Amino acid sequence: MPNRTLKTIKFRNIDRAYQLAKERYASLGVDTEKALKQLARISISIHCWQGDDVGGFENAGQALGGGLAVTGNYPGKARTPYELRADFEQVMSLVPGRHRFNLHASYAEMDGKKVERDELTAGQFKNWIAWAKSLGIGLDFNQTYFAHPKVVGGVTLTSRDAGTRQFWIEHGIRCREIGAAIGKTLGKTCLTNLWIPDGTKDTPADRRGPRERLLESLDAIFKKRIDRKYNVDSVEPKLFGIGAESYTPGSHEFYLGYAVSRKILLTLDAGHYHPTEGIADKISSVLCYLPEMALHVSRGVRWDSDHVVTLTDELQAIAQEIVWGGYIDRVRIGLDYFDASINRVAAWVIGARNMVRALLLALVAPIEQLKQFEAEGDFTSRLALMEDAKTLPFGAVWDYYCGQKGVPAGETWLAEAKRYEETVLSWRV
Ligand code: RNT
Ligand code: ZN
Repeated sequence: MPNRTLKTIKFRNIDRAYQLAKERYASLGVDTEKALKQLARISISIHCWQGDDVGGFENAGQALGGGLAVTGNYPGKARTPYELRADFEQVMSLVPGRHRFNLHASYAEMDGKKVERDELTAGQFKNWIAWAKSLGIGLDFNQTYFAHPKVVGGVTLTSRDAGTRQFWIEHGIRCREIGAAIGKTLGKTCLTNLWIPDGTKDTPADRRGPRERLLESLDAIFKKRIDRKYNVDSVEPKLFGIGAESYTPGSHEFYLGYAVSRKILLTLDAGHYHPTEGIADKISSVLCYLPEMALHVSRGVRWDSDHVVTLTDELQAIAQEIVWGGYIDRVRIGLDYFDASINRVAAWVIGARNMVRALLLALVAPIEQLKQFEAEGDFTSRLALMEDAKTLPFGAVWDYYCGQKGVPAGETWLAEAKRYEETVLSWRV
């Protein structure tokens, strides 16, 4: 059968399955058309660093450090900004919706010159900005406090050495300015997210000193007023990392207090808490005090905080909190994972499609009905419907959405990713 006929049959089947699913959902008071429209408006910030193992382009040869570890050596990693951009364009063609791209300062393009991290300007990101503009997508940004010789003894903004602190403070300021330039040029507010690796392997004698130095350093970074139309700032807590198992100055309590008192955003990373502690339940608490927050959606597995995002209960709980809590416009959803043991483009796509899928699942849940049962004190019906909702014909709605957005439905995206691997990635040696 010619390929085109096969495709038409597939589309017809997707459409038929969707019409039946739509009726089934409608019987529970769910308007799938409305859900699809809401979903199309949600833009996820997809991280640049899945494409090249958090390598960046500014400092070839410098070990990653900072407690970050990328395992695997699957061939085809992006070696240049051009390759990374091409790879991401491939990702975009396989993920439904219009999304953002999240850059790290270490992805600066130096044009043959050496520009230190405390000297960076938007000039080193002009190709990224022009590229994003040409695609009509937004950019987000991150200070890079790792993979650098000035991360001495695993510390940056908490260093005892005033010169080291000053270097990293200046980096922090520069990045906020770059964020503002990005936001201004693209006409879409940039989120600049700050995470530092600082911490100690073993029990410290002084927990107070590093925290007070961090507070001072942060105040110096955020002192300069930047128009929130162009750039908003966020800070990202962490419980522990490799080599920083016993103490992390930038803990959850530290940054929650900081974000609330300084009126900036807080980034919750799903892999930054105790292994059994989720971030979903934290969202409605944080948003009692902050107008807006950010997420690094990730998947923790034992010691690692950055496995490819899969459709876990935790991911669904996060999406439910955002959607059911009415927080779609107050949560900046970002992704944060890196896997070098499988096709990197496919890894990118799997995680991103799962994020979108989880949001759609939450959007088509019979939440009004569930809330009504709860209000009436009928917890039996609430639990029963929550469980039955899990096997509603969701796949048909998802496939239809993919079709609507012109990306492959179901599992068919993988053939495209494989074709890209064969024609592009496998030639990189
Ligand atoms: C590290 C943090 C941080 C990084 C990226 C590369 O534990 O999650 O967000 O993963 O900045
Ligand atoms: Zn993170």
